[in-house]
Amino acid sequence: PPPQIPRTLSEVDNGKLLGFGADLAEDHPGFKDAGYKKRRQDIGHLARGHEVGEPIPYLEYTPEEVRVWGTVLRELRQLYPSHACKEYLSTFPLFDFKEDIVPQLEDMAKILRQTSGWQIRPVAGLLHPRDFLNGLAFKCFHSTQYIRHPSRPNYTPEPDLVHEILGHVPMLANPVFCDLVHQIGLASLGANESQIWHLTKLYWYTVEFGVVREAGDIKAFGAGVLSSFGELKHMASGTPALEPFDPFMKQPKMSYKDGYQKRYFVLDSFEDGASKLRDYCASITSPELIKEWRAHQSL
Ligand code: H2B
Ligand code: FE
Repeated sequence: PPPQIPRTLSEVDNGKLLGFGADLAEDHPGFKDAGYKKRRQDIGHLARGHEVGEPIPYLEYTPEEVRVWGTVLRELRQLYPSHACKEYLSTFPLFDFKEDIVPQLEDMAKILRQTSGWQIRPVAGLLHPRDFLNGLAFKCFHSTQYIRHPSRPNYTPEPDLVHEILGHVPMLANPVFCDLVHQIGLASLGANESQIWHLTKLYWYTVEFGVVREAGDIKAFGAGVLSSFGELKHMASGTPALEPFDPFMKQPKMSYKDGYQKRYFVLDSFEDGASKLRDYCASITSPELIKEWRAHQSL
């Protein structure tokens, strides 16, 4: 049967999880920590119960969670001026991050509403790719709300709040970047399984691990790079290969268990990236489908 196309954001299932989303495995730093698992599960439970349109529940983070957030923020903040793209640097101050306060998703969502019009929906872990990508068509970013295990503040094998907030949120306040992300989302509506997999890779090599050229240098805009001290330095070290981003090309294999990227795909600008993705996406979607879908949106 052809895939269902959600007509409203509520129809996008935020409960189908992959990998650690479902259960922690041996290679997760929190695997042997019953207290951590319970905390992660309780926060996930709140996400599952969240209704679109309702405010995202405020969480009281523990002193240990605050320490993890503060440690990561303190270290990354030193690298941003030299390693992050100018769009990131320009929206970052809007959020007024403090080392002793874990940001609340609802407060981040309010700022996005005013800057780009995007929304945030809480989710309990790594979401199924089709659902995650379909969310982007609604200008919605599904975000986790739990924090990585305190034994390894600089590492997480799955998305966590620190990655979402330092990696994704400031970029999602930039309308041109949002246009690029939106193209991937629109193309996922009604896409077949192999197209979903290709779009997943396009998402991975741009939104997660993309870099952009700035006056002869390369700067990070991908959230996986921006949220990792080690990967930011690796990106700028001159070691990894750099290739122009071309969405029509067969994209290399990727895995959540890869270490630092051996190769980055480079955009000349977000306008350029958005326009390339628009062309690619137009090649796999029918304009009628999108038009009909959009018409339902305004009902
Ligand atoms: N789920 C969550 N919660 N965060 C992500 O960044 C994410 C996801 N990325 N599901 C998706 C999958 C990505 O790997 C692509 C689009 O499938
Ligand atoms: Fe991410």
